[in-house]
Amino acid sequence: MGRIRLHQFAPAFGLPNASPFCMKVETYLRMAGLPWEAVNDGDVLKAPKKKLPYIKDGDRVVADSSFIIDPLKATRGDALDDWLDASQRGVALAFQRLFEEHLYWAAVYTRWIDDTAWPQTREAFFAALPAPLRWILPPLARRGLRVQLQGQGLGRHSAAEIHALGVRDITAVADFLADKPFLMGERPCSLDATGHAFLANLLWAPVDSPLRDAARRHPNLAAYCERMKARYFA
Ligand SMILES: N[C@@H](CCC(=O)N[C@@H](CS)C(=O)NCC(=O)O)C(=O)O
Repeated sequence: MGRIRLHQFAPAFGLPNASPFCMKVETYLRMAGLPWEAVNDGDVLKAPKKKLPYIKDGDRVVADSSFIIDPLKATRGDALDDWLDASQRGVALAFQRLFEEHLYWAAVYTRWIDDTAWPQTREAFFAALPAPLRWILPPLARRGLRVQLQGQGLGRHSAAEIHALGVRDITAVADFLADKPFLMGERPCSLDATGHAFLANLLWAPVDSPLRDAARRHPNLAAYCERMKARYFA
């Protein structure tokens, strides 16, 4: 079987990817030891669902991080999750949803809407573009994310409420991880691809936010990300 081509944004913020969904798939491919290569074109318009990441695997094009990973478990024989029983699989899915469907939007708000972090986000994603794109695109992208946050619902709350909701998620993850090496216990599983990508994006992106402050108050979260990095990104 050939290499999987991972279409994603170019690395930013000193992270493998500033998009937690792109970093999730990269982390997963590394964890599963699959042959892959990055295509850092950042071309959302070419993506089947107009979001990144997507992959090309032979003649198959698959969009969405979960739709990418789930079939790979079957076609490429990944054993990462084989040791989980039904109850553990349920808990893993619930935490995946916490990261991807809730904490993600709170993090989007802090990066793109909070005035404290907006200059850092604008610099990281747009400073390298030629003029006049580097002036035109940032307010358009920011407006687009404001609309998405309204549609998702989180953006209808006050900044303080959104921060509080995100901090509750972070506290729940830290409490659940406790002193385990990986989210589900002694062994890594595919939930750790999500956990590492989302937590590293909070802890290591140079974006000042109440969410990063909250994550830093739990040393087990930083230790977890360092453990994942040493094991899969060495
Ligand atoms: N459910 C999707 C979410 C992917 C997603 O939200 N990607 C964002 C970057 S983190 C994106 O491409 N945004 C571009 C846009 O909204 O225009 C997945 O799991 O892959």
